[in-house]
Amino acid sequence: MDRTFVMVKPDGVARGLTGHIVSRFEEKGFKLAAAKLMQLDRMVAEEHYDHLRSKVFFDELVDFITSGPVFAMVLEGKDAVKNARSLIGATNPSDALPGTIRGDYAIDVASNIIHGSDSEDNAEREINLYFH
Ligand code: DAT
Ligand code: MG
Repeated sequence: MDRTFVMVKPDGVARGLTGHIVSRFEEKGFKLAAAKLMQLDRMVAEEHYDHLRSKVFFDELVDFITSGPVFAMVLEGKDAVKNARSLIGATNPSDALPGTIRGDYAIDVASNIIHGSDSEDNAEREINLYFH
């Protein structure tokens, strides 16, 4: 079965949206295969966002993602990476369509409430980073 890694970011957990977001994936047809509430340390956060190290917002991004608990998940389902990304919506909530998670619950790119792997290779890399 295809699988992907999805994480409710600190803003989504703090706003009490975790259960609601899990339900959105379950309603879509995903199976929750693993999940945990956890606090990221900077090492894991920097490894997760390694591809963005050169960006001006990198330090702000690491500060944000380590600012409080996150809810990490492994989701199973057909074309899991692609289906999860389409339910999550565009990176910038201003571009995310209503009906997507970011389109419905976020307004600012720096706090866009959820992460989802962008490729099958990254899904495996991220699952190994968070669930080992
Ligand atoms: P995505 O999370 O949709 O895969 P990404 O991997 O390009 O997007 O970026 C990771 C996160 O970095 C993104 O969810 C929010 C943050 N980010 C991206 N672009 C940003 C920007 N211009 N300013 C501030 N944060 C940004
Ligand atoms: Mg990404």
